[in-house]
Amino acid sequence: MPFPKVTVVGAGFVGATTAQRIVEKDLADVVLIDVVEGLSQGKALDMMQSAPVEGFHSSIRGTNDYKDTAGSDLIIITAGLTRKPGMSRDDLLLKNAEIVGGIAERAASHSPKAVILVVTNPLDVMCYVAWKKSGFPVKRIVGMAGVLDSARYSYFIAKELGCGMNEVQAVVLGGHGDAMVPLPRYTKVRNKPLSDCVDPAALKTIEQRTRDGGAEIVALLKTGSAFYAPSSSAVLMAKSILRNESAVFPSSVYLNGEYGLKDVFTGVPARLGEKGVEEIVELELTDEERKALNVSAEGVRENIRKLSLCIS
Ligand code: A3D
Repeated sequence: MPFPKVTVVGAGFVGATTAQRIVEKDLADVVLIDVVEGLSQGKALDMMQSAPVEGFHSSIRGTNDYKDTAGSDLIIITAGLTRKPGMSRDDLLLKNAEIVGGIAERAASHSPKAVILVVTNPLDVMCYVAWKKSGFPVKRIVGMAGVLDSARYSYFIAKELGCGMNEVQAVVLGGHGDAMVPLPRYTKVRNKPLSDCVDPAALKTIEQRTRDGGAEIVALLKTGSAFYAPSSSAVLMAKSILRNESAVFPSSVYLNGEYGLKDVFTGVPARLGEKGVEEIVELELTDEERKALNVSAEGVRENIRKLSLCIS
């Protein structure tokens, strides 16, 4: 069986690490594309030379030409600017909308049947841009953020409680930003709701650290932002799409009435398979949780409005 084909756009920290994880797991043959000449070619060649050591059989090639991406099953968009210290994800809005819009248009024209997985920030708005510019059915656009936010939440919970990370199943909804919505009622530690396992003050600290998870790393790195956990998270979603696993992940998806929200991308649990978003899973929310989700979605909507001229 030939491997499926994945295009990773952006050969920076997130894109190159995502590509590396995909080939090392033999999930797909990868085309890595960037605007900088030689960057994706050099990284792809270096990764291919690790194949005899790592023992993978799939391949990776670098390019600057979208013709080489033709017929991809999945396009992962990681290209764009990253946050500098003190910069919010939304500061990136206009510049990255231009970059992602151009990429979505070009990549979609060469791979008309692909699913697009967006990673570029501000995430939920970039999903909207990718949808508008690709012209794809909206079920074939999905964004990675909730898997990462949930992984960070799990890590901080496991650290606080001194338990194994595999004993925590964390759920975070909402947009990828300061208004993300951790759900302690649905988060389980050894099958018990998190809210029964930690006191409210500790919970508040964990939730704030989760919200600030990206900024904490940006401040430490000084240049650039997180990429190990983001690439792991993107590859987990990619695997469910490429292998048609229909697994459920918190994903940025287009809502058309689900959770009482319309015409916006935001993070909710969704089943992902080869056709993209197969199902949106509706959790029962309390009034307070629903309110927090609305606030988060409203932030995304406001940014979509700011961009309305360039994506109409
Ligand atoms: P970086 O290492 O700077 O890589 C970005 C790459 O994009 C560079 O190699 C650029 O040359 C390339 N690029 C720029 N414009 C284009 C274009 N038009 N076509 C092709 N390539 C282009 O950044 P990074 O890899 O660390 O981060 C990439 C993006 O992912 C940023 O927007 C981050 O904010 C975002 N990100 C999102 C998450 C989420 O959880 C959603 C997590 C981590 C990073």
